Amino acid sequence: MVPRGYLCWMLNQTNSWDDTIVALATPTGVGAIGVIRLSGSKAIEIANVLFPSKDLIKQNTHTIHVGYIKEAHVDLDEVVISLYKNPKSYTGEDVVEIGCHGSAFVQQQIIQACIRNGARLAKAGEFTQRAFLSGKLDLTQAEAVADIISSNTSASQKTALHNMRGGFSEILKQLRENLIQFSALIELELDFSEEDVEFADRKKFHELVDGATLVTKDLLQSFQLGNVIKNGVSIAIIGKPNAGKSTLLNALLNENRAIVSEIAGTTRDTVEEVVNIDGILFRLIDTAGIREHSTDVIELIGIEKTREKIKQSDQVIYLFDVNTETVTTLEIALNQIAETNSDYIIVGNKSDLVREEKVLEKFASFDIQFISAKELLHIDLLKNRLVKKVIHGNINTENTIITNARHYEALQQVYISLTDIKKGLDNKITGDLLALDIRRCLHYISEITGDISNENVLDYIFSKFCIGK
Ligand SMILES: Nc1nc2c(ncn2[C@@H]2O[C@H](COP(=O)(O)OP(=O)(O)OP(=O)(O)O)[C@@H](O)[C@H]2O)c(=O)[nH]1
Ligand SMILES: [Mg+2]
Repeated sequence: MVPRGYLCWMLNQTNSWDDTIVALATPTGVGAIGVIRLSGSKAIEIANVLFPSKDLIKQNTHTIHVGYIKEAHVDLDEVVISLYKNPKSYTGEDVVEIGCHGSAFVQQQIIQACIRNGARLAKAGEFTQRAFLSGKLDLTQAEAVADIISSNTSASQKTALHNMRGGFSEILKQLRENLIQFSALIELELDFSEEDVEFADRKKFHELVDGATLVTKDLLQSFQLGNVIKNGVSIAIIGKPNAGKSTLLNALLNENRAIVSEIAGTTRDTVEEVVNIDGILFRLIDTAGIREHSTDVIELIGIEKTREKIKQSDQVIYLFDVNTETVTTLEIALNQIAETNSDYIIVGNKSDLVREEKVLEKFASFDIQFISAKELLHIDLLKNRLVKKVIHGNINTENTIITNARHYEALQQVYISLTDIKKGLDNKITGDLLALDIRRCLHYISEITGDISNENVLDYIFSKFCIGK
C-alpha cells in the first residue's frame, strides 16, 4: 500500500514507480564476489531472460539458484541468484540479487545486459527510497540505514541499529496515537458544540501532554550525545612550547605521528589525527606552543593557527609542564582559555620528573589530571576523563538517541507545540483552538516519520545514500 502523504510527491517523479531498477550493491573494484540488485515489477522477468538454467518465474520466494548468466548465447559469468517476491523483500517489490564474481568488467556486463532487457540504472538510495514509499520503513528508519552504512564506531553502529529497528519510530508512533485519540474526541465535542459536552477528559489529557513533553525533552537532550556519537569530538591540545603536546598526541594515538624534540617551537603547523577511545571518535589536534613574545614569523603564523583551532574545536586540553608552571602562570593561561569560551581539561605533564605529593600539593586548588606523556603514565585515566567529559556518563545504546539534525529541529517544534497545548489547557481555551495546537504538533511528528514530506526533503535525504542501497 502506498502511504497517503507520498502520492503528490510520487506523481511529480520523472521516473515512474513501475520502473525496474538495477545497480551494483557492493563496492566497485576487484573483490571475491559482487552483488547486483534488481528491484521492480520486471525484476524476475529480466533475470529470467538472462538465466536460462531455470525458469525463475516458477520458483518460490526466498530461494537461491546457481547457474550461468548468458546474453545472446554468450556466457557472462556463473552466478548465484537470490529471489525475493513482493512484498517480502527489502523494497517491498520483486527483488533479484545476482551474486557474481568480483570483476568490475563482469559486473558491468551483467548490469548492461539487465538494462538492455528493460531495467534502468538506480539512483543513489533508490532501493531504500522504494522501501520507504512502499511503507516497509518510515523515514527515520530509512535514515538509520544510511547511518549504519556510515557507522565507524560501536556506539554509532548500535545507535543506528536501534533506530533502524524502529526504536525512535515507536516513540513517535505512541506520541502520535495518543494525540490523535484526544484530538478525535475534541473534534467530536466541536460537532456537539451547542450542547456544552466534554468528551475529552482534560485532566487525563494534561497528564498525557506532560508525559509527551518529558519524552520529547529527553530526546532533545540526547542530541548532544548523538552528535558526539555520529560526528566525533575535536580536541585541540594546547600549551606552552615544550609542554609535551606532540608527545601526548603520540601517546594517545599509540604511534609516533608528530615530531617531538627538546627544542621549544618544534610544532609549527597543526597535526590532526583521529583515535577511537571507548567507541567515540576523537579528532586530536596538536598545535604550535603559544609563547607570549615570539618574533619568529613562522612561529607567529603557527600561534595564530592555534588560536583558530581553539575556536573551532569542541574541547581543549590545556597541557603544562608541572616542573615549570606555577599557580600564577596556570591561572593566567586558564583565564585566556576562558575568554575563548572553550570547554577544557587541565593536564599536568612530566609528572615522572617530580614527586607526586609535591605537585598535588602545589596545584591542590585545580582539577588536574597528572600524566607523563613520555613514560605513558596515567594515559588511561586521561582517556577515561575525556570520554566522561563528552558523554556525561555511560552511553546506553538501548535508549533512543537522536543523531540527526533534521529530527532535532522538528522535535524542537514538537516541544513548542506541546508547551502551547499545555498552556491552552491551563487557560481552559476552547476546543477549536486546542485542536489547532494538537494538529500543529501532529504535523511536526509526521514530518519526522515522513508521513508528510516534500519532494526536496526526500530527494535530499536519499541522495546521501550510496548507489545500490
Ligand atoms: N620527562 C618527560 N619528558 C617529556 C614528557 N613529555 C614530553 N617530554 C619531552 O619534552 C620535550 C618536548 O616535547 P614535545 O612533545 O615536542 O613538546 P611540544 O609541547 O609539542 O612542544 P612544541 O611543539 O615545541 O610546542 C621532548 O624532549 C620530550 O621528550 C614527559 O612526560 N616526561
Ligand atoms: Mg609539538
